[in-house]
Amino acid sequence: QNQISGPKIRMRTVDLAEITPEDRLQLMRRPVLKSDEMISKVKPIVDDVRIRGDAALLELTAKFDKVQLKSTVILPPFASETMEIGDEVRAAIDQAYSNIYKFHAAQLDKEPLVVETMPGVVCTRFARPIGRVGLYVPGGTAILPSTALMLGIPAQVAGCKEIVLATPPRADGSISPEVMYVAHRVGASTILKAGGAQAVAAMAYGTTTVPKVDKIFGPGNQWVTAAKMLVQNDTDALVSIDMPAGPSEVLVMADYSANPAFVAADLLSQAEHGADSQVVLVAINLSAEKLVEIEREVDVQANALTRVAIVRESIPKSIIVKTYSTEEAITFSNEYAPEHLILHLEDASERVAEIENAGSVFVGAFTPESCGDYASGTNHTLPTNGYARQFSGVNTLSFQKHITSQQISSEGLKRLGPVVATLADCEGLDAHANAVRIRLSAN
Ligand code: HSO
Ligand code: ZN
Repeated sequence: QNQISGPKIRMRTVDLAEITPEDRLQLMRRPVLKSDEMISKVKPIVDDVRIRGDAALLELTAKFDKVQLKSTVILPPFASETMEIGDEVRAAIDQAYSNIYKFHAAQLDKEPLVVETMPGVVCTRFARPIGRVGLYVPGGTAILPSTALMLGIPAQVAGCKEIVLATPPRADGSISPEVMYVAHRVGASTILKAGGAQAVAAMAYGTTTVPKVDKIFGPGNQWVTAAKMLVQNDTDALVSIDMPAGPSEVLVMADYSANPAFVAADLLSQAEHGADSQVVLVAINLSAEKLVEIEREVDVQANALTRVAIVRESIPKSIIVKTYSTEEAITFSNEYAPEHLILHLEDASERVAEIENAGSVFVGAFTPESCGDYASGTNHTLPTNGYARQFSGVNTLSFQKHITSQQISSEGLKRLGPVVATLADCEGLDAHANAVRIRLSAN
């Protein structure tokens, strides 16, 4: 035991070759989000805001955020003194904005898809922005202008008309100038000074001052997530959500070529997010010395962090999974479906082809997750909890929806009509068949 740095901050180790299939399944599990229980807890809050609107919102903000506001919203143009930030931070936000904008603008679905399925039968698909979107930017233990960028930029690129950015107010009732500046840059049309389930409810139903939105995006604690799930299921709210969110995760894969200090730094960058952060190191045939070195680096680097208290909780819950080949490691990772996957592999770029399930992949020794979290251009709102099996991370298309159309000429209907009439007859739907035959007999 090291007397100076306190108790050793260390991960748990399991050997994939030595565990039972049940244990392996257990490794895949994230701490369960008791969604039913949480939903019943947030329901009274959501109902209160739905019924009493702004009055409830102000009371709940006084109760949970300990601040008595006069108004729940800030409308543009935002006063410049509310966006005052240092030159260095502004330049960093501007560079991040530019990279994220470039990558998300390239994703925009601009051109209609046109297919003539039969001569005279033309089918089209085109995209339109979702009109009104709500972006939830968490408060809590860290201010997150980066999340405002990640949600605001694709909304702006897609051309959403109404962009409501919700974030909990600080003790003095204000919003951090960094978040204000990002809200300004992404063209937010309303800032909602509220957090938690009450913010989600206000955006889902609208209040006198808060516009109702069509889709709600963004990470949040279990209250926010439960509220999003609740309003999504309320047909009166008529609102959708980006994805179910859970605690943030990283799976780091390391082979003999990995730099132990880099690996440890990557594990810790996830571990500092929260006590419930999910951190997995998949070690591929690493020598005992190399493993010890990684563990030592984790301990030493952790003790130098401002958020060491959080890391002390998350790292002991984290695991090192010993595997004996890259194939085996990738199979495990695909099964785990991590939110972030970092490849410290000699042949990292070639291995990307084998990745089936992951939110975002960080390829090679010089690609820390931090770069994707802030500024490389990719989005950091990603599927957690194994949802990378079926969900994509937030992207420009998340802010668009597709409309299809078809146009049929009279020649086209001569070819297609009999097919449709036959199928309508088969289903016993005479009016459907008539809608075709009436036209066929008219020309
Ligand atoms: N890693 C977080 C995003 C984030 N990191 C924000 C720093 N700030 C979830 O993907
Ligand atoms: Zn992060």
